[in-house]
Amino acid sequence: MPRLVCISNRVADPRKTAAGGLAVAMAEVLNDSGGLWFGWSGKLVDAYPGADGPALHLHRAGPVQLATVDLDQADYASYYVGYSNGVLWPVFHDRLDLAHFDARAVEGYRRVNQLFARKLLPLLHPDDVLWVQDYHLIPLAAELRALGCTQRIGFFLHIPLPPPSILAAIPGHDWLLKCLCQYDLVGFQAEADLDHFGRSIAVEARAQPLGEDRWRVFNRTVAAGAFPIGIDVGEFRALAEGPEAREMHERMASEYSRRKLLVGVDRLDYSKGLPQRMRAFRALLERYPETRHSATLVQIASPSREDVRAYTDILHELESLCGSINGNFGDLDWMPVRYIHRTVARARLPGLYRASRVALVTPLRDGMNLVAKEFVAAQDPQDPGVLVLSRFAGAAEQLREALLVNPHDVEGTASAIHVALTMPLEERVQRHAALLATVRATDVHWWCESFLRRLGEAESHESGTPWLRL
Ligand code: GDG
Repeated sequence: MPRLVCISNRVADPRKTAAGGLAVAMAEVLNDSGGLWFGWSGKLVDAYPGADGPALHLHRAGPVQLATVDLDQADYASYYVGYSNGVLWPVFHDRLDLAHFDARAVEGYRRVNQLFARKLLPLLHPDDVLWVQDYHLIPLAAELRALGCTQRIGFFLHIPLPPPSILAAIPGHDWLLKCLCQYDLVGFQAEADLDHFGRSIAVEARAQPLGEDRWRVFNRTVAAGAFPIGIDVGEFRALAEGPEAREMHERMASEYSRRKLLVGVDRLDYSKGLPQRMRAFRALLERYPETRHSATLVQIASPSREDVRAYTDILHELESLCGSINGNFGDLDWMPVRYIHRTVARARLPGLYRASRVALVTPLRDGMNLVAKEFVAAQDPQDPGVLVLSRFAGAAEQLREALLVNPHDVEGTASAIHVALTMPLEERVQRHAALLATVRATDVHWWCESFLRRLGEAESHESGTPWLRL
């Protein structure tokens, strides 16, 4: 078995359960192959110690080697804040209005990808298989290839890929596409993203389709596929049996014994549709007066990227909406919305999901959305809650038995929430059984295995092919 080298913006300690499902799954494949995980340490330094940039930190986590580098303030500002989260995140979520195109940011993005390539290359073995994660590192294969790396390299995009007309708005989008095509396999969350990729490389680079989602383009062959990410169902159900989840469930179930609980769990991000969700909840209370005093929405909005301006704007909008709903509808003995702007311990989440009759997962755009899958996994199959899911989440391609909504349609979402709150037990059980079967069949282990199997089958890098810079 070749050694797996995983590269991501941040490196998690795979032995810590708090790291979540992705880290657990990565740890499993990395453990099996005695693998290497490379990325940013999460630490910032004022200046690098020498001309060659940051020092490399090597740690062992069981059989897995962790290799990290620190970033200086300037690289962090341009690579992470400026380009990754100021250009790629908004545009890939169809929010051109929130993008800040700045030539210095793309330079920093390129510089950090070069730095990663330079630091990683000496650690590689000839038959390693490399798996690069997410939008921060799109040019990494190109930078590694430029240094002579011929190993097989796969890439997985955790966020959506926009349609060609939106992608084309990014200055240098042709460079991004060319960089993607330096991978041997490019993985997307959903068929819609794969379709956008095929159309973009056809229009921008006259890619020649070879069939089975393979193309001849930029003088090489690239394969792509949809590999919807899943959760670690076993790990999540074990967490649900733990003392913290049980205590949470008992506390919420007794406190809300006379009321139906709705839950939302999101990073506080403009892609998650939180203001639209609050407006839909307000419309529910207006249109269905019987829900007043009987429905409570617990919204956890965990802090995220607070150094990006658009995030403070969304925070203020959300606080004001929650305040006005509670002010207009609340009573001495009932608060319609409990809004929590803090991170809740992961061990407690399954208990909260299980105590809730309805989950509101209504992003305006989302690569997949793991909360939808966690909610399904945490339910009691004899008396399950109902998932209200945005049609614009990647998860909607798989979770067809959820109540699918258009989050821009406030009235339509309010009426779907009402259907969820009043759904008979028999229908809840049927829908949940089908959803759970899908969540189990396409868990995170399935995701890892199917991506790596396909990468193994992909044509490896043609070493004789010159790498042309745009
Ligand atoms: C990206 C893509 C894709 C949330 N609040 C708390 C908390 N969480 C956990 C959830 C879930 C995870 O964070 C969020 O996962 P999502 O999938 O919803 O979203 P992103 O963070 O945007 O992730 C997304 C994902 O990558 C994987 O490919 O699905 O589309 O955007 O696990 O439970 N966890 C804890 N406290 C919180 O307050 N402990």
